Amino acid sequence: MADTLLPPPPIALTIAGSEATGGAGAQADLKTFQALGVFGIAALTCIVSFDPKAGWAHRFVPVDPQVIADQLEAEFACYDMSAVKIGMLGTPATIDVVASTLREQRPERLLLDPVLICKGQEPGAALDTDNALKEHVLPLATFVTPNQFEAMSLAGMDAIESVDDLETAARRIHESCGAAVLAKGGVRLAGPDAVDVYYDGTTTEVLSEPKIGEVAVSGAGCSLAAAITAELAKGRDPLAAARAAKSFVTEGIRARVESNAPFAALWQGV
Ligand code: PXL
Repeated sequence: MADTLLPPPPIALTIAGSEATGGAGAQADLKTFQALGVFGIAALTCIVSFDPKAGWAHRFVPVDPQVIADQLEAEFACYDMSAVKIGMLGTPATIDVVASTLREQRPERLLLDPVLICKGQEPGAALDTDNALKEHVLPLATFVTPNQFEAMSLAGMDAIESVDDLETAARRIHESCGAAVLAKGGVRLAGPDAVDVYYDGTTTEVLSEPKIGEVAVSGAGCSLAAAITAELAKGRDPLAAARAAKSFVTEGIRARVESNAPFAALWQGV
């Protein structure tokens, strides 16, 4: 019997940290890519292990920059990327090596989820990392997905407390880098709805779904950004990708997996 050749899937790369329990980070990205019909590959930038003996604090270990460069070399040699997602980078040295690969490869669809701090990093180091991310990676991005805290930092705002504030942040971030922006209020803004604001220079759209509980679910931000990346990889335009990703994540939160940690994890498998 002749083999039936299926059309090849789009290929998406995530450059992200491992979060060992599988809620967030590269694991969430790969599960999301798979669920949305995209062939996922990952370059690991760091390993995060929560510490159950210390209030589930983050233990953070960066991957050697040369090893990150080696992963990216193998990946870009193997595949033409339909889209690339950047998650947690974690150190200025990691940002240097990732930014120089991206400047060389120039992926057409590059989503930056600007994971600015991790609880396991000391504050001084985190500030250098934030600045390096803004200077070297943000200008290359075509789509950015900051959460409330990251949007304050990228937009230079002291507070984001309303949908109007989120809109202002999305506009300012777009004006600073030219990328489409989804500023994620999620569960963090007061009120009955989980609201995110999309802005791309012409269209503003408020994406809103009733909140499912008041507590943030692990992996919601990573999975939302990964779902946008997958939809972009499949050829959707940025706004359609953001809408599809919002409903994917809402379903994943509804189906969340409880654990012995004080937070549940989003389930991509529904
Ligand atoms: O959710 C942000 C995030 C991203 N990437 C990694 C993480 C976390 C949060 O824990 O560990 C690797």
